[in-house]
Amino acid sequence: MASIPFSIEEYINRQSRFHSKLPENSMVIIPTNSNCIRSNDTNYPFRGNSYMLYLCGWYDPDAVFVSHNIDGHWTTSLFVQPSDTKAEIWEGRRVGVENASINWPVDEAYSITEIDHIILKNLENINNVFIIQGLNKQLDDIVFESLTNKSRSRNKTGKGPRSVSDPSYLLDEMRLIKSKEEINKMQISCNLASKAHIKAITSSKPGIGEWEIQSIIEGHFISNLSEISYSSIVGGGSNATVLHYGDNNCVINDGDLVLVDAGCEIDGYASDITRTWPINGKFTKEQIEVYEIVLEAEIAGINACVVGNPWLSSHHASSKVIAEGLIKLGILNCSLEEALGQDYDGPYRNFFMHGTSHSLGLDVHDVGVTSPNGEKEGRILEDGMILTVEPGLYFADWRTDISIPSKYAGIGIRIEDDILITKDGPVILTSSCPKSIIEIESLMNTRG
Ligand SMILES: [Mn+2]
Repeated sequence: MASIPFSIEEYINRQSRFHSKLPENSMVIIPTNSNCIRSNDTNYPFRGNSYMLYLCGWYDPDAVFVSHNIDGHWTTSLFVQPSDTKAEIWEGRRVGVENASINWPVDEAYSITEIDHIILKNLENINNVFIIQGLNKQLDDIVFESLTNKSRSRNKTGKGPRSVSDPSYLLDEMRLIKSKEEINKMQISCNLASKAHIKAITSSKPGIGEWEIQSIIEGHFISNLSEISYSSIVGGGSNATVLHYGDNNCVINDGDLVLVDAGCEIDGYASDITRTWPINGKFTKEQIEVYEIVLEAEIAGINACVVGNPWLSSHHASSKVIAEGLIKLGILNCSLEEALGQDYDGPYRNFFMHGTSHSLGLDVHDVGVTSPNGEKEGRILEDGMILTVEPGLYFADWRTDISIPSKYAGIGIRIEDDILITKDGPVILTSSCPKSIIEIESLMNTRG
């Protein structure tokens, strides 16, 4: 049965900071997800909506967080699945209404079956509704219908909301900056993912299947009461040149690199690590040449993660090293300026085609607008933000639109760490996962 992952104070603090941004006489409606059918009568593993997790830590399906303000006073409630012996025999125990009201950070709890009635009643005294739409159609309909005159005459008061808005922007801004408790949680998530990668590195040997490496990593998550935060990518050889490769069904041959992009979730908080290593424990000369460029680019990107720098600083720093490297390898035959292009859109993008950083938190590609005011270089980095740095180089041997010296063809390398921005400089939350050539090779030398 679910239990609450943070202190009650942590949630109350989040709720009151959120509420302080809203006008008086408002109502907030945040539904979570319902179960999702996988096949016939079986479901996908359930995962709650991140806004619900953020505001009150409620983990189970078919619940709604509601808060409303009447003349300056906020009341919070949680609508949950009520106890139901018959359903619980099949689906598992429920927290239930009473337990929810005692142990979760809300003033009141109700059965989800009462929600229409209670919301309709309270809407009469509300001017503005803030609802996350698309999760609960019935509630969307109730709210939008309450805007119409027909509904107002039906409830005989003539009163009711004048506006319906999406509160996600306000919550996203809050979620961008992590609290102390959130940082601790994400450090645990990063430590666990680092360990899983180390386990995979030390279990590697020529002839191993991509799926076997996947199972070592995910098995480590499961054995630590965790789970994946996104589908694990395990690409041997040139499968590493497919950015979101997910088949994980090929054997990895002697002499090949393997790229593993995998992270876990702890109480909803994601880690996201990529490492690339030689399956036989020894980098070749050509692999070293490419690896050193990506590693230098990654370190340059991390060093740019400084309070006061714009969001794109890490991308620009990494891109510069990648472009220089491509010239050094003889793959690009032009000046650094030409390789980078005017808006970092030059020919280096043929080999490094994705972004360098994304925000990380309750979602692996976490919320938050990176240029809220249209800033060309993105918003300014602030203390408490957590983002990834993950440059790569991909020399796909199956592409016909580029030409690669044959000695590099089929090499794909990405290195990714999770970075906390602090006043004292970047903190690498995934620093326990080795990434230098010397560290990886000596770790692999310890294999039995
Ligand atoms: Mn990532």
